[in-house]
Amino acid sequence: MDDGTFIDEHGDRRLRDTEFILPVVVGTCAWWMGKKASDTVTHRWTVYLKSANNEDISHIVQKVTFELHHTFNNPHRVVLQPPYEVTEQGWGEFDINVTLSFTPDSREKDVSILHRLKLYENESTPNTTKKPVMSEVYEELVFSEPVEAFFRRVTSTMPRPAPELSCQPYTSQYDEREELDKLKECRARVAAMVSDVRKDFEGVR
Ligand code: SLL
Repeated sequence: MDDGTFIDEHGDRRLRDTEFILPVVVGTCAWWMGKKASDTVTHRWTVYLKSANNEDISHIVQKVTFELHHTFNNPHRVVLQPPYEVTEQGWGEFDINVTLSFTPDSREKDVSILHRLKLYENESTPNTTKKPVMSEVYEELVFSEPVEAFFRRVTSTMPRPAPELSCQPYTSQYDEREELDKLKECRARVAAMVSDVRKDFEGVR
């Protein structure tokens, strides 16, 4: 009888036609030091990884590794517990490689997200010490046909709020409803574009 599962090449039982989606946000938050700024230290900044709905994801994520620019001491920073964040001081913007490793029972490979540290707003916005410069990206990590035992474990865990990030008040709240509405709007726009292109094409013929 087909119970919607299958055994993969490693002997793990997986759920057919099922996806497990982990919505996350990678961001940076940078404070300009104003009068205290020197040539080598102009900003204090934090890079972080959080669940998009601010839930504790430590039952899914085993560790988060932040790979900083080589000009920092020990650029390879491993964070085992939430909040998943690294705070540093510096003078320049650069790309940070953020790698998520999942709990071993997920059998999932590590996922890396490249995120640029942003210290400055656009040219017309002056520096201020009153609020930080934020840069956030929303990502959905998709585990397709997940391992059944892992899926059952994580979906039966009661959601708990994640420990606060140091720049929590400035991070945005990603509401799933809002994301879905945005997605719907984008799909409608693409459909309209396709239909326009088709009309143009038919006009040419
Ligand atoms: C740039 N390509 O030229 C970039 C590099 C590196 C920033 C930025 C180190 C601070 C420290 C630091 O801020 N590096 O040495 O403590 O803009």
